[in-house]
Amino acid sequence: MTAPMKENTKSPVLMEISKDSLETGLRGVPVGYCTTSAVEADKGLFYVGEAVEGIADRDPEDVIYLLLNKSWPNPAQKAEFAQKLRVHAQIDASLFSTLKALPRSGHPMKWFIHAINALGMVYGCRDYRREALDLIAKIPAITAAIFRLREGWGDPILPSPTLGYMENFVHMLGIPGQTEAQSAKLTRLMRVFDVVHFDHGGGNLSTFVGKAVASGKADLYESMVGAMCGLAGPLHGRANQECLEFIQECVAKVSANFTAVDVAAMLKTKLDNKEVVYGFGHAVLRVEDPRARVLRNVGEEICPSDTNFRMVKLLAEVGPPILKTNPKISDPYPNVDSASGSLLMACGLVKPEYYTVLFGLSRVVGIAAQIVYERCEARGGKGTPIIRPKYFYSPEGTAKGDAVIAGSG
Ligand code: AMX
Repeated sequence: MTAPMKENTKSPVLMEISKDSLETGLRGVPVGYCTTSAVEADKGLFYVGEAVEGIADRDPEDVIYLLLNKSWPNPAQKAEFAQKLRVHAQIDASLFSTLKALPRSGHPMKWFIHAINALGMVYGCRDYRREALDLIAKIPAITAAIFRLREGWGDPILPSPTLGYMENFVHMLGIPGQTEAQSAKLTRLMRVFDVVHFDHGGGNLSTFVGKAVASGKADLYESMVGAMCGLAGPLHGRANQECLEFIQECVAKVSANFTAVDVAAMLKTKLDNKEVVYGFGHAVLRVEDPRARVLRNVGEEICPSDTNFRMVKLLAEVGPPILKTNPKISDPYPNVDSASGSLLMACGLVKPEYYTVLFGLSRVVGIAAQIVYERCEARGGKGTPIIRPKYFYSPEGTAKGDAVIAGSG
């Protein structure tokens, strides 16, 4: 069944459309303009033109400023912005009470989504720029509170008026029994983890959903709730949890004294059995995900002999040539999730069910920056129109006698 898209449309895409070409998750269909970041198949990930690998060690506050303002801050702007983030980090105590009332059986992502919605009830102000700054400033405190309340570590810890963005997050986590050295390692990891997860182009599911919800002029908190519901899915943000479980399973299969030969044989068996090799492949990239390399470098610093991390490194070495033997796999290289979970675990965040929340903590930044562009800057400040893509109707859904492929209402 094919039909030309005939009706008067503002879409630049004018093409022959069939039912099969419609049910493809919008792959390759241009739907928007992204000013914050770009994923380039043969090059990697860029924030405002900067290769992420080159800026992963910058202060997270600087990179947030870059994504919001499209330029690096000068020293005065840097100090002013960092101070703003600290001032806006304060959270009304009533919000912690709503978290305390939630069932512990709920997945941490459900708590995270609830927390963002509750923040919107107190801090929503119908000003996207102000809401973006406020949410970015408060998200470390509310995330840390989720860990503390769910895990029974005690009441939420208030943000320090002097610490940096991720230093403050680790301070507010207050993991019981953690030594200063362990806390320093977690801080080092979280600074880099945060930066490399901030943004990932315009068309990933959570970002796209957030912008779609905002196009109806929902406020930034409501839009972010939609985005985070998208991130919660196992095919999207929850992949980092599953990648760690895969690494643990690999270690269990070959024992802790594994060699490259053992690991290569295990991978070949997995591919022959048509199992997923987690931590490899990407929907867009056709080179190694630079974020995987960045995280492995941090691992070399903070936990070089950790068993899971040794498995991550060996897989990155022996995996690509083996995955290349399967012609269906478009990208045989490690992705960001290949390493992140193992490093978080080595630094004391030992429950994989929290890893998507940590992804969300970071991704809130890029999504907020993209919503600000679409709502406040696009079309000369008028904002993009409400999202309303065209659907074709099945014979059952069409008025008797009408064509099978009809225009959208
Ligand atoms: N292990 C086994 N099979 C794989 C594979 C892998 N790592 N990567 C791709 N394939 C298979 C696909 O399942 C697909 O099989 P099918 O035709 O039978 O359905 C075929 O190869 C072609 O897929 P593709 O075009 O290479 O990838 P995609 O765009 O459809 O999917 C991704 C991308 C990431 C979902 C996929 O590579 C995958 O499942 N990887 C393993 C899971 C994982 O690491 N997820 C984390 C993603 C991290 C991220 O993107 N941020």
